[in-house]
Amino acid sequence: MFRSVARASSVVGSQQLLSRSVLRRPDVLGVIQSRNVQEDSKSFGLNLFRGQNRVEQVFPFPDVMHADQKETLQMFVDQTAKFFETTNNSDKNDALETVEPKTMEGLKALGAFGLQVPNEHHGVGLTNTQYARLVEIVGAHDLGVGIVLGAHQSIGFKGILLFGTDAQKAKYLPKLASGENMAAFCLTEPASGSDASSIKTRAVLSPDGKHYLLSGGKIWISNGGLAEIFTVFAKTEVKDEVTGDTKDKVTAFIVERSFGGVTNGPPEKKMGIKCSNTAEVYFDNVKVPVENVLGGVGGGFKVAMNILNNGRFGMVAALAGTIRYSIHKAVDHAAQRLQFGKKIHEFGAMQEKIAQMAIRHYVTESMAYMISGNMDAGFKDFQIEAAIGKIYASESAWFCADEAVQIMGGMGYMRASGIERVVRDLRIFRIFEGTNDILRLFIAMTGMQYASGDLKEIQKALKNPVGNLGTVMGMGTKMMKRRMGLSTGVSLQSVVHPDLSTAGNQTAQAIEKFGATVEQLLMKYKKSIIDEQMVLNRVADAAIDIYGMVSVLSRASRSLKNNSPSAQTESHMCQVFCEEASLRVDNNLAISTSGAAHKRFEKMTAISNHVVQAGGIVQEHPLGF
Ligand code: MYA
Repeated sequence: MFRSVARASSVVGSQQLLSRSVLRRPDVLGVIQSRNVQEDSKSFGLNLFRGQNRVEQVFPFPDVMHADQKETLQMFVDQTAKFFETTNNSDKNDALETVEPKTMEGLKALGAFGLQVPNEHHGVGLTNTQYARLVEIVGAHDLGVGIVLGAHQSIGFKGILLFGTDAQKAKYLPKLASGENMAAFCLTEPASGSDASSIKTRAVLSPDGKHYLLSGGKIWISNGGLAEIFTVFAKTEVKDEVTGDTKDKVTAFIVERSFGGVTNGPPEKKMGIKCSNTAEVYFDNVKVPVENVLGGVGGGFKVAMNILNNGRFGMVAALAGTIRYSIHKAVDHAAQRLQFGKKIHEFGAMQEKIAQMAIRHYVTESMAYMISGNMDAGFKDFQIEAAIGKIYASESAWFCADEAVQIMGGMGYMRASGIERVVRDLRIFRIFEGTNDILRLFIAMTGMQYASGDLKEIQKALKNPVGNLGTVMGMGTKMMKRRMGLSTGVSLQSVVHPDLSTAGNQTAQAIEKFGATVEQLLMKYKKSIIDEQMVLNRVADAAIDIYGMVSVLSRASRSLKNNSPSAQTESHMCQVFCEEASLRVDNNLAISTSGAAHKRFEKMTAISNHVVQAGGIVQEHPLGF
């Protein structure tokens, strides 16, 4: 249905392959190796690590849709909401542990399996922003159905959209868009979870060079038992053209179940998102034609990373929808429930909870549309922002659903409350599509590597200070100022609404302090920063807060400027968030450089080692037995 009326052109931008080393490869030059990192990225997140407020991605708040695209989207929004309210039954899907056939058929008729597939390949051709808006509705109603749809198009066949040849697109996209064929993304293996490049699945080129024989086993594959088309990552032998040496590298393949040799295990029994199918998938000498290599032989790791980078905004949007639902449930209860002679929302303890939930939602929603808007505007570097969004959204959705249960009390714990399933469904979102733990390290290390480019430039310039006087003076002065705790001139006053000038100043100060701290850490630890994960976590948390601050400052400024009916509430939410976030940023940055904190970290390492050695608790029971 969507397909027939879609007018918008598909804007799944081709992704720049940002090259950096996250967890393994420190540089011997003294800072961190910077291979292929765009030296002058427009990403706010990356430039934050240099203490710079590069604002073109974040101010003004993205407005990337034409009037006709908005009109089309409004229609899709109404249809999707109506479908989920009238046809889909989330409790029944949960109880049956499968999506009801009438829902699957209805979704196919809506075009929901090919939302971002270009019209020429029979998809709806939505932009990222339009997709985000629809996914938000799915997230508000049924996260399990969201995963069936998301595992199919956010990651399952996203590789074909991003890296596919014309022939691959023409062959596979139409049936994927219609839902006739389901897709799955096959990366994870029993011994390869977060360490994605350690996969063992192997593909060997046939002597005539016409096909690969692919063998291996993948686990926890969403849609694994339903899919006909798989994006599979396997190790292949690749010859180095320069040295002639051969090396194992990851290659991505499009694999059809019909090739033969593809089987799957039974559906996994899970805590939540039960209606989505999760299964092991086995490949036994599957004959894959060479034409089905995706993104070049040996280029598979980057294909995988870019699919994941590109899909994460969908999760942020879906979870904005889930938070909206949780708040609705909580508020509905708080506005009715009488205790101690008052409606419970009249008590300060409840008001604080509701306000914090609303703020979390405001930040999550702002991040979702900031990222999708940047992607639609053609910005190529958004991987830090997408990782930040995924972490913030999944932790906020967990917080808000949990607080909704708390506000609803005993009622919230009951299945009939409609929130119990949401809590179960939500738990996985902090784990899959990159655990929040690994993504925190990814954010910190990617940013540090970018910042180290600045330091290298000054190191280089210092070798010929006379010839590079301008660079040395400019950068040297900045560094000196930062060290002395003086401003380097970062300001947001020209872009934020005057009502938000205090919040703007707090954010500008946070950006400067962040840059100074990163510089200090790089100087202190050099390549060994890679081993300081407790420090890196604090840096990532500060980056997440600062990105949240600019996202809401930008959005609330727009609302104030436009005199939007909700401008005052938005302004309040922005101010509260920025004030609290700036305190957290100060704290996290102070901890990351503090000697006392470092000693604490060492003690934590010792505690953990002892607990692990003991196989659990170390100390004697207080009763002595
Ligand atoms: S799917 C499984 C998810 N799995 C993961 O996310 C794996 C997590 N691991 C990693 O991301 C990587 O292994 C890490 C890299 C980050 C740890 N962008 O030496 P390296 C390049 C671009 O640093 P490692 C699931 O959960 C890098 O530049 N490039 O790598 C289903 C370098 O290139 P070069 C990147 O130390 C969920 C090379 O790679 C990136 O091994 C279902 C090697 O780098 C990057 N990010 O660690 C969800 N990273 O050599 C359904 C690395 O040239 C969707 N590189 O310098 C639901 C949607 C919502 C609902 C929708 C409803 C419709």
